[in-house]
Amino acid sequence: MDVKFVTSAPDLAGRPELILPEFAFIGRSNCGKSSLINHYFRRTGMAKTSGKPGKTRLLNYFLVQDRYYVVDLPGYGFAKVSKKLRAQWWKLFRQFLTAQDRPLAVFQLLDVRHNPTEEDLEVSQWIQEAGLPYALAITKIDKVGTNSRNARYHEIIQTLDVAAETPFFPTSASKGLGRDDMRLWVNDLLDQSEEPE
Ligand SMILES: Nc1nc2c(ncn2[C@@H]2O[C@H](COP(=O)(O)OP(=O)(O)O)[C@@H](O)[C@H]2O)c(=O)[nH]1
Ligand SMILES: [Mg+2]
Repeated sequence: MDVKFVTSAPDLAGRPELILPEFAFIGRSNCGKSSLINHYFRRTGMAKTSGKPGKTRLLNYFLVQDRYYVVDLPGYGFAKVSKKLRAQWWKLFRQFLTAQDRPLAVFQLLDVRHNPTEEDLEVSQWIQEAGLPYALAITKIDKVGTNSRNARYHEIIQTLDVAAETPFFPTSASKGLGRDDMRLWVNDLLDQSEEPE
């Protein structure tokens, strides 16, 4: 996969000059976001894994096949983050979601082992209210037995209270699962956005 790191933007003004569809990856700290992004890219080390949680306040832009961006958003929900940093995170997140000046779709990542938190719910609400194309990526599915996986997906989706048609992608960066279906969704959206009116 042809992927280039473009920029780390501290705010909306720092986004790349060239406008292309953006696919944001967003999830709680430690949910497996960096691992999933690397898996999605078929790379190791593009997105930094297990950096200092709560530290990155940046929108990291990767250009994929000269066609779209993957945007790695800072993880949320890290307990030791100050109120001030938390407020900054929400501000950037809301500005990013509601900007409406660039085509944007969102993957919200959820660890298969945990029920969604209040913050996961709030993030989900904001994404839905922004009316953006929205999919869930359930991460680390190798951590639960194959027999209980469907029950876990169901519970997570129920708790989040997302629309029934919201796509969800079971993934495991460790076992190499989920990337192909995620890319199908991405490519479908890209094809739609490139169709003449
Ligand atoms: N078993 C398993 N562990 C994973 C998977 N993805 C990430 N992890 C582990 O979960 C931890 C957090 O992963 P990381 O990608 O840094 O999460 P981030 O903080 O959301 O970027 C690390 O110890 C990873 O090795 C996965 O698919 N399966
Ligand atoms: Mg990370």
